[in-house]
Amino acid sequence: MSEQLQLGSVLRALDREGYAVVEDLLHSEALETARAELGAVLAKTPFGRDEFEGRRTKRVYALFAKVRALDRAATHPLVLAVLDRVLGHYQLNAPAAIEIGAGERAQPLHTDDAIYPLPRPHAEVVLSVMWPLVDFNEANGATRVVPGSHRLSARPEPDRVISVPLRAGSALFYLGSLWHGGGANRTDRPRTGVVLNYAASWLRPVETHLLSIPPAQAAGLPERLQELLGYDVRPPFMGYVDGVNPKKLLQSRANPRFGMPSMESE
Ligand SMILES: O=C(O)CCC(=O)C(=O)O
Repeated sequence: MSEQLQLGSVLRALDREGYAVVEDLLHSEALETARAELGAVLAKTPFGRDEFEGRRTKRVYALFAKVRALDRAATHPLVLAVLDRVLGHYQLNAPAAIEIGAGERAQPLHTDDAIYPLPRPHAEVVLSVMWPLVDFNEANGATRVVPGSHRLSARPEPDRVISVPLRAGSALFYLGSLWHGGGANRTDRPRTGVVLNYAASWLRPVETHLLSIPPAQAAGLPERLQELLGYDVRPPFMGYVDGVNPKKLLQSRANPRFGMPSMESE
């Protein structure tokens, strides 16, 4: 399918159902690298602290400070094209790897935009993309969604929930207003995925990326990823630093304000 057709079909599904699945977006080599890089981080990551995080679930926050294998997924052309249409100008919001452990219960249903006190229904301000690193199915905790619930003003009836099976390498797009949650894992193996969640850039992102990935580290990242982490202004000038686009300051490696080595001291 051409990129234009793929984009159209994702946008139509998002509008109708609130979610869309696209197969084969990450090839096996990229998946292998992501599993290896994340595996090392997950091994040192504690379980969740409450029912929402999941007491048998591990979450890797500050993801782009810890792994490089997801840089491409975060800036995948189809993802950015969908975001351009749904959110306009946006940044990463709450990206996290989520490993639902054996025996975990289903996560409470929620909407990702509930953190913002906007009365429903409202224009979309959040979009999430779940990247499964292993196959997701009903038994191991595939993401559950309530189709069409992005249009509801009240919590949906629980009997409308469905589980969305996903093959590793595919992507599940869902609107911030869609009711969804992680599934219960009734197998003896972890269900590992990465959710890259983006918000309109006029909102405060859930994670403070400018501290999670400070300037000295961000300076080495691809420019589009820097922008998505908030090293950018929302036009015309929301987010400036001392009157300047933070991206420009990041590029000026000699700027002592960012604790980066000056050319003279290198
Ligand atoms: O792990 C999943 O499938 C979904 C997780 C989720 O919705 C969340 O943590 O906000």
